[in-house]
Amino acid sequence: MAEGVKGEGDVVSGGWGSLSGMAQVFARERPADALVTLQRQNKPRGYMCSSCAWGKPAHPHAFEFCENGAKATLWDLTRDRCTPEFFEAHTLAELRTWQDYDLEMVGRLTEPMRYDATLDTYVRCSWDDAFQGIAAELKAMDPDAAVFYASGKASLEASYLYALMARVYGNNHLPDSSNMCHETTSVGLKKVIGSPVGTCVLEDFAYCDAIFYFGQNPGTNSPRFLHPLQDAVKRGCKIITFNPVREAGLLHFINPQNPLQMLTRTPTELSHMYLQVRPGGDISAIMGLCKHIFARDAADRAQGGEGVLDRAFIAEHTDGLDAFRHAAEAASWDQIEDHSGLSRSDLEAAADVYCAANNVIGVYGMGLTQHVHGSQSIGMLVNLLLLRGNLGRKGAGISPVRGHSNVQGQRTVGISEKPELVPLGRLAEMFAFDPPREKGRTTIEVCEGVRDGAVRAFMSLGGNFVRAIPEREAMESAWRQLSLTVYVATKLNRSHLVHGRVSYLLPCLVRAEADIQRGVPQAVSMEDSFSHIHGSLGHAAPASPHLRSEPSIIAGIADATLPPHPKRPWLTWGADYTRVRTLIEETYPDMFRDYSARMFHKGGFYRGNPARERQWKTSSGKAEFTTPTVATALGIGRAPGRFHLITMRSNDQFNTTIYGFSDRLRGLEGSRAVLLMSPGDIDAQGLVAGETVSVVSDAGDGVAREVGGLTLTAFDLPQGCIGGYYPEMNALMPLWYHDEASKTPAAKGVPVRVRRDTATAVADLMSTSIA
Ligand SMILES: Nc1nc2c(c(=O)[nH]1)N[C@H]1C(S)=C(S)[C@@H](COP(=O)(O)OP(=O)(O)OC[C@H]3O[C@@H](n4cnc5c(=O)[nH]c(N)nc54)[C@H](O)[C@@H]3O)O[C@H]1N2
Ligand SMILES: Nc1nc2c(c(=O)[nH]1)N[C@H]1C(S)=C(S)[C@@H](COP(=O)(O)OP(=O)(O)OC[C@H]3O[C@@H](n4cnc5c(=O)[nH]c(N)nc54)[C@H](O)[C@@H]3O)O[C@H]1N2
Ligand SMILES: [Mo]
Repeated sequence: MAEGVKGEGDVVSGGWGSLSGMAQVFARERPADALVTLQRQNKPRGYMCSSCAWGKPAHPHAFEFCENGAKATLWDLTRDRCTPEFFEAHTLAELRTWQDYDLEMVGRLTEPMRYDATLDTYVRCSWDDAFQGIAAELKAMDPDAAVFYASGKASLEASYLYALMARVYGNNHLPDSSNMCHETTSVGLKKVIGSPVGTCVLEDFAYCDAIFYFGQNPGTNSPRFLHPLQDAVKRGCKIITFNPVREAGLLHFINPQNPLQMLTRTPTELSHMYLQVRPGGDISAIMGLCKHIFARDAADRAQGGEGVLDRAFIAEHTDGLDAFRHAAEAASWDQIEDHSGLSRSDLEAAADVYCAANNVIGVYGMGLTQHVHGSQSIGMLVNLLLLRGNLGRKGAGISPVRGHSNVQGQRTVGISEKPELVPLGRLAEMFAFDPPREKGRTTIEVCEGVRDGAVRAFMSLGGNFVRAIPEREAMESAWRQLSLTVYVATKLNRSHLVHGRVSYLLPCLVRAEADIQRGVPQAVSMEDSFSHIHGSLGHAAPASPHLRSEPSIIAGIADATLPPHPKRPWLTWGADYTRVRTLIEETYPDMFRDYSARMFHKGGFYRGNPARERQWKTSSGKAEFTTPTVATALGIGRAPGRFHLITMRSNDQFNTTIYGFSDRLRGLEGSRAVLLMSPGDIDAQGLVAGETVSVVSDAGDGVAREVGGLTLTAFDLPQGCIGGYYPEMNALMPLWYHDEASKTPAAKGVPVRVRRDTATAVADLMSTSIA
């Protein structure tokens, strides 16, 4: 690779760099008692990290947290405060010109606030005024016009109450961040194996012989995963990675908990093969793997062998093999190589590793889910695993790596726009009401509803919705037409400034803070990526005496809004979470048996998964081979001059929260206003690395979308693929460009063109034109 080209994967994940990343946030936030707090992170009777959803082991390390988990905690526990006096000094029109980074840097929100139109800012109000004000608007509204979004962090207890509140109010409009994330999994995986979540548990990584690893970046997004990956490699397990970007976290790792490795600076090499697949090329790449496996099987049988497929498993447990085999045999290697960008010989070598392994795990993240045909990519990965019975046994299975720390759990306890996934009959009995049966709105449908005027009220339990969704410019203007916006939040963000006519900003406790209700400390719980439920107990002093917990805020709103009923004592629930857990257990008795007693068990308790037991809750009652209808997951294919943009997370952000401007693991420092392109493409476009470029939409719908002021940076990427940061690039994503089955926005294959920036001023990426 030529000199000056970034992304060649020469940076090491973990190691001293990760400690210095933590130290920088520590020095800036100066949190009190941070070390005492961090020692309790992810430990039994401590609090569960609020960053990612990676599993929590039964036998934790002395420090069971990673660089980014520590950053998340330090960010929460900052000494800086966003007070009513701050808002007195700034109108929202002014704050809308600030960068997102600067908004969150103001610090923790301290008091409940109400929007005042005459002053154009938030002003202090009492909790009771807030609850009554929200109730007045909601009661005056058609219940179908209100939406209840959740961002994936709130506990199981808060989430259960939130979903119940929406349903008693009268709708199933309960989208959550999962709709932009792993909804492709919830829909795609459910269809083929009958389970909407992964089948693996953490221990499986101690027994697998190969990991086929697609589109997930553990170095940044789930760093504690690097430990089991390192252990696996040391045992001889082979990791085969498919990713357009050579992510340092999948290449070399120095374990910060291993003094010898730290001192000698000798990394473990993680990936056995690193295949830089084109964006959306996974369908063809896996087709190539399967084609070779079928060919090997046929050759072996022709010579009197048993073949390489697990025939007994296929006969007993699956449906649809023949159609899929015909498709694989018919697929041409030329086409496979063209769509995947990978060579036949590499794919055959990878398939040989698959065949040699007794136990294989398929891991994936946003690189598969955020595509127009993302659900078909997931179907292909399942096909690969089914060929050799790699589902529903120890050391094997499918492992989607979930995002927010309780995003999977929120779905488990009823935050879902899909009423068929919720035991409505039981809720009706338990709470004496008639639950709404109509389908609720997904994230995309919420955006359409706000745009078209059907949605009038938007409530948000955490998150930064307008920054996370596609089509930013149009959406922000539409949001300003709403009657009511309610934001339950910890820190100020862009969404709070894009408010409705009536708006409330309600500050809540973070997970590491002590939650005391009527004198009694309260624990909460969450579900990790492996369907294990963990209790969490905060100890740190709250950022302000006026903060309330999420369950008590929800209870306050519900109590003020909904007709009183003896079976729905909201305020009692909001003050005693054990009672809420009893309700959850009653609603889901199979999964939550002895809930309160078991939630502090080491390693959490497993709520079970039929697919892990080889019970397939699909329409055929079997695990299903699916034949893809397309050769690439891209919704709009390649064409001369067109690039496919992958929107990326830096190592210094948590979603829309930007901790800083260092993407250490990719060797990119100091700015997020960059556009990454391969040296060959830079030449072919007649551009020069270092110059300023604009990216414009090439979605063919006539809508002008543009992000400018980007420094063109040479980066090791496949031809035709460019990279830019989420959320800065979201203005380029059409609302209609989403996974066909689940409506997850296709943030990893956005069709665009690149041109030299003619404007002399560098565009301010993070503020928009609306005033
Ligand atoms: N520190 C930190 N931790 C986080 C988050 C964070 O922002 N910061 N976010 C949390 C959330 S909500 C989520 S959902 C997860 C997200 O975690 P990930 O699933 O890792 O998501 P991304 O970083 O968006 O992208 C994943 C990878 O997909 C690759 N990729 C892009 N397109 C393709 C493709 O077509 N095929 C293949 N095979 N690969 C592709 C990218 O290069 C990237 O390495 O992390 C969670 N954890
Ligand atoms: N282009 C592009 N767009 C994407 C993605 C992508 O990869 N590319 N990824 C998508 C994905 S995977 C996701 S999950 C979404 C994320 O979308 P969201 O979940 O909506 O966004 P976050 O940035 O995680 O929300 C951050 C805000 O949450 C609030 N917050 C933090 N902690 C708490 C808490 O404990 N309680 C409460 N009430 N509030 C809290 C703070 O005010 C903070 O500003 O974005 C999606 N958008
Ligand atoms: Mo996510």
